[in-house]
Amino acid sequence: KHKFWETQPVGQFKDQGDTSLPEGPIQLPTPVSEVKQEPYNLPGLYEWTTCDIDSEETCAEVYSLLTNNYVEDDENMFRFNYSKEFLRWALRPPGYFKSWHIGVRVKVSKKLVAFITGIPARIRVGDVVVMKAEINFLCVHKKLRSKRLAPVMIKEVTRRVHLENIWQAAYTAGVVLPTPIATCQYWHRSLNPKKLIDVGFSRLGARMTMSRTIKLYKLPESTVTPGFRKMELLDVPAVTRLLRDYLRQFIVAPVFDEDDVEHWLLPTENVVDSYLVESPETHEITDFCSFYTLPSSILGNQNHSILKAAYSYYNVSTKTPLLQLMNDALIVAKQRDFDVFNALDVMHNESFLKELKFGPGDGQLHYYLYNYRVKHALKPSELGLVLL
Ligand code: MYA
Ligand code: JJ1
Repeated sequence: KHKFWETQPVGQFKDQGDTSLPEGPIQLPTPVSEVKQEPYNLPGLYEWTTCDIDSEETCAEVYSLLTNNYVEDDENMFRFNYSKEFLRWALRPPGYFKSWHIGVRVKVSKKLVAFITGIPARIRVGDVVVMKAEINFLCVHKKLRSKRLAPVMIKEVTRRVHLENIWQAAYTAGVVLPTPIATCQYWHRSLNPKKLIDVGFSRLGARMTMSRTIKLYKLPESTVTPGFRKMELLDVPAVTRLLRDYLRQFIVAPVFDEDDVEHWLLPTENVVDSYLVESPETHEITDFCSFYTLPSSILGNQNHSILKAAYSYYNVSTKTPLLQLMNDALIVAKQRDFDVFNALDVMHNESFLKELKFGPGDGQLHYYLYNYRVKHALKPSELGLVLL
């Protein structure tokens, strides 16, 4: 059934429920000197390329490959449209390896036709912290699908990760593969219901009119929490402490240091937004919320071509109720003209989704670990990790 995945060190469907298998690495590391030194073979018409995402030209090629060929919803109405600034941010975190930004070109024309990336990350699973790779942006041009290119790309990124003496990875996908560590649900909060309905992202509810729907999703003009403001560079140490303490409670979570927080959470225009609550009395940083910008192309609509979506990222509440904090996040997202605010049911998100009028989407997101077995699948609320 899964000719490729059956050969890989991942939890296999047949082993589900076998509690005699130990939690932890499936294959032991080998000396880096024993890792295959040459790239895997591609079909003859194609060649490997390392994509220099700093180069405007290469970044534009990657952007256009993904814009035209990356992830769509199940009815092919929307396609993720990651911006170039976003791709640069996502692919150049502290300690990143250029060699993990892998492309495939047609030998003759040099056209970029496939892509896969890794970035390094410290991730804790239970009590064990390991350096892992996070794998993302696997994409094969629509015209080259089902030719078994993806397994070669996955093997090649694995080889290049091994060359850095890293032996585990985390990734997410909308499809079921052997074997998810957790399956999460997407939820959506309409900010611009008229447009969402016009483009087929959502539907008018039963016994609802457009004007009642607009009223239902109306939000205050400005945020309500005293001391709610944008995060700044000076806040990095306080936000790092807040986030590290908070993420300890989840079974799977990243381990962030100040450099990671500066990279992943300091606001970057049109990429990531972060807000915090500074106590007006003590000037303590007590709460934090963030979201990233990921528009989707609207396929085949006369009136609209882009859906502006915000995705919930890391949120921490110690004093302001999470419900109120996230309501303020919705208010700023609306001020910034987002059409929809999306969230997964990870961390404590369940506690605000229904009350803040999020509705379940038709998409799921499965989380995976490579070369690391977990005994039982996790509940979404046990996950403290958000991949882009
Ligand atoms: S998830 C986003 C994936 N991208 C898209 O969905 C974009 C649109 N689709 C495409 O571009 C293609 O359909 C892709 C497959 C490229 C997805 N993850 O070449 P094929 C298996 C893993 O003939 P194509 C993301 O980026 C499939 O089960 N495997 O198929 C995270 C089959 O294997 P098997 C997948 O459709 C990626 C084989 O590929 C996925 O032309 C994490 C068929 O290959 C998928 N999303 O191309 C990658 N989809 O026969 C794993 C299909 O066994 C990283 N397949 O069922 C693993 C860790 C590596 C590092 C380890 C370090 C230690
Ligand atoms: O966005 C998604 N679904 C939308 C659009 C559905 C269009 C028809 N298929 C959706 N809309 C309903 C919203 C409604 C608003 C009012 C309240 C009730 C709900 O459900 C889905 C997620 O739900 N997105 C996708 O399917 C995109 C792919 C998801 C997998 C991503 C894998 C990425 C891996 C990268 O590492």
